[in-house]
Amino acid sequence: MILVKPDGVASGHIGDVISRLERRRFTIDGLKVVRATRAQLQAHYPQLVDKPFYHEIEDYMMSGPLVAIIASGTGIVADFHKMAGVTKPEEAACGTIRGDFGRAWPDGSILNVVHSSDSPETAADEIKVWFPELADVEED
Ligand code: DGT
Repeated sequence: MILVKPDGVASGHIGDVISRLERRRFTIDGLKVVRATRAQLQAHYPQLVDKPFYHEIEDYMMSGPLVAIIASGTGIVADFHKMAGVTKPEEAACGTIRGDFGRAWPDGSILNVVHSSDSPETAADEIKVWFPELADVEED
């Protein structure tokens, strides 16, 4: 599960993220523009809701539309995590999405372009958060 975060959408990097997936021969199985709700973000970041900076994440993730992507292919979770780069853009390697397009502000806020699932299990949980209609289809 991949999210192009609001800064990635606003800066015109939806295409860059999709191009990098396609260049790597991954398949796009689902894609949509979505406005995050507080409930979705709490379900997406359960390990962060109690952190003092959680409200910053919420403000950031609700500051504009996101693009949610389901992609598949051998090794995609580990591979895309590498392609995204580490959390802080200033520490992310050149050539990674965050290293190339991310921004860190002096106030400590982190605009890091994309979210990528950190395990196949997390990806399955996140698909339920961002594509609930797929669960409805499977139940029919
Ligand atoms: P992601 O893909 O959005 O889950 O980001 P990760 O996996 O690189 O980092 P994670 O899950 O530890 O944190 C989620 C987001 O929360 C991260 O993209 C930026 C934000 N964040 C993490 N640590 C801090 C922090 O110390 N201060 C602030 N302001 N934001 C943070």
